[in-house]
Amino acid sequence: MNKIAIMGAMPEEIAPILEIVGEYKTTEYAGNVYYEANYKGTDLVVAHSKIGKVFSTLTASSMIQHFGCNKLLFSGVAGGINPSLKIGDLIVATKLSQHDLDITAFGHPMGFVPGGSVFVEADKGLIALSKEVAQELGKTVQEGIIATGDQFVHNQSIKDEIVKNFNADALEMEGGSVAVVCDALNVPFFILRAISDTADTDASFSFDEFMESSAVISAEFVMKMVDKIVSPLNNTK
Ligand code: 4EZ
Repeated sequence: MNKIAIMGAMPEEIAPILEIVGEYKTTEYAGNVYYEANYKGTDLVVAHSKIGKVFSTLTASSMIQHFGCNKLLFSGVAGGINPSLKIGDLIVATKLSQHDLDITAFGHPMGFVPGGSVFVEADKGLIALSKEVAQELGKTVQEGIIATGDQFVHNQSIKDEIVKNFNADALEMEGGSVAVVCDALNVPFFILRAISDTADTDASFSFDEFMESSAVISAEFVMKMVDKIVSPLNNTK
């Protein structure tokens, strides 16, 4: 039986999801609010973690280990790096890295620590499902690499560095840490982001203008995926 975690980082990233879900029970746990619902016969747990790798790690772990979720979908916004990604465009992470994890002083590549790996791959089944959904909606979703770090990037030289190290297409502040948690706990995960800015000098202005509309684009798409997962016709349970 599925129990699906749907998370975002900011309240704006999950508000459209809660609106679609409609009725839910609210539980406080470990400094966050968790919204539990039965949606079309399947249990969901929805939460926003707060921004950054540490808070998102706590929330992903809680959703899996405390609430018992066995699939995790992340919805939110990101800064675009690949010039083909425009404001409002959707990117599905194929793999994610932590762009600020740095023990290069010891000869290790950026994003690597012993026992870990530079990249963590997202679930191929959920990526395939997103392609089906995109096709049915007549929408385009681009697959790509997402780099995660504890900073809001608004600087071309940092972007260049992240491209050089990870060949990333977009960047944000939670996906890479959620990926590590899900991978370690063997929970299939999916990270979707809609572009809110292009992580350069005017990023904060662009973010303020577009984060809400882009968050809605991402959230509505994720809920279409949830519709497929909970559908009695779906056999990938
Ligand atoms: C983090 N999220 C931004 C949170 C910003 C301001 C109050 C996504 C994101 C992002 N992260 C959108 N654009 C970004 C950028 N340029 N750098 C990092 O996940 C909170």
